[in-house]
Amino acid sequence: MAARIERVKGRRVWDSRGRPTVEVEVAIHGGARGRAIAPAGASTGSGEAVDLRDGGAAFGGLDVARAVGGVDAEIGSALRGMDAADQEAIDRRLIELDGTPGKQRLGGNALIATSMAVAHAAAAADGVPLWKHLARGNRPGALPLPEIQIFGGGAHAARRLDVQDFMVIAVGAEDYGTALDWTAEVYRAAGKLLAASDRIAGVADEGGFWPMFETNEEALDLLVNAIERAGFTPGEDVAISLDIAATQLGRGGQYALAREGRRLTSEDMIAMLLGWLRKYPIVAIEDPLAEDDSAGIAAFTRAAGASVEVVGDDFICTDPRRIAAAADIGACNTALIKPNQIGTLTETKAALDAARAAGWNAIVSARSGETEDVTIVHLAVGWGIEQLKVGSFTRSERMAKWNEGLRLADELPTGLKLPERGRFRW
Ligand code: 2PG
Ligand code: MG
Repeated sequence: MAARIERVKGRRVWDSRGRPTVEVEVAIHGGARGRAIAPAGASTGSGEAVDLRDGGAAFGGLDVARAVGGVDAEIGSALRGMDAADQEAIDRRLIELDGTPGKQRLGGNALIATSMAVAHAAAAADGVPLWKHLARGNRPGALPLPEIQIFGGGAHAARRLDVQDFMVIAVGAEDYGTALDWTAEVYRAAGKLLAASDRIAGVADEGGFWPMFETNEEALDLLVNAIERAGFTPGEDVAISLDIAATQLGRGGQYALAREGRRLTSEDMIAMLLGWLRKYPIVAIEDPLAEDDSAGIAAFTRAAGASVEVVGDDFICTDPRRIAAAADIGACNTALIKPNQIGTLTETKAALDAARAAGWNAIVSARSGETEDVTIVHLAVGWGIEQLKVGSFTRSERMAKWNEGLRLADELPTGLKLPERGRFRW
């Protein structure tokens, strides 16, 4: 029986930075409901779907009245009567309706919240959890391996550190629950070490410590120390992963490390990162160079990609065409998958498929501006994405996602089991 859409309603709600964002609620004939909320980035790639904001004086120009209005009017009338279970037809309709390449007319935020809310509604109409609806009869994936932020920097902490995310991956943990337990211990140990040296300034946008370091290497040293203090072997039990978010550091092959007062070329950046790989137990590096430095990303991937994940975020923007083009030149070996970067679930799945076709790994990721929405955890399990990045191990918009994984374990035949490890050192 088709799940006919009866009504689509937009609503302005608030995100983890206290900024307005778009929630969409979809009602199906017969009573089923689905709801989803758009997240928002701070360090965004220029190729992302447009996050439609009103401008003007209210809330720093970030209000979403136009995006919400579009959901209530145009999107609502276009989707009414359609089958919520036919996600591809829904998303095609949304893309046609918007009619612009960057989804700037109706807004990528309005579109992704609608697309995800439709999926939730279809799952509810079918009486199954979202992950099962997304798996569509395929064997569900296991729970994803968590990648968890300990220190925040870059655009998420007023650039107190050049590197944006200092994260850990519990590579030695035998299951999802243990990976969380170990990370909780590392987070606590890092907090104690920072407090003891009077270097905590607060927490950054994604709940990681906002530390007062003078250099990026100081942060890496303390992180290794925290892993050891928590009783783990760095690299074997718990490894490090970094999001350099290098688009924020420069363009045109020129980079500035403001904290250290250094200007670097693309080659210098690569040499510095390779030096870190030799010195520290790092298993993944995201956006090592800026989005316009594809030659640099390819060179870095050639040098490091056999043993570490080279993750594309700003550089590929969850766009299947960008992923295929990156793969053609040997740039990156892992895709960061963020649904709101592309704007619909169908296109998000196409990006995942493009990554798989290239032989890449994949990491589903939240944004720095988040909410209680846990859709991405269901995507990870339903689509078999092997890693999950949602920021730190504090703050409810982050913990909602980690906790959802613990709940899903009770529904999965594989329980807390983690996926098969990829071909990288981790
Ligand atoms: C990133 C994300 C999450 P933002 O760069 O990977 O850390 O940040 O959502 O601000 O783009
Ligand atoms: Mg990133």
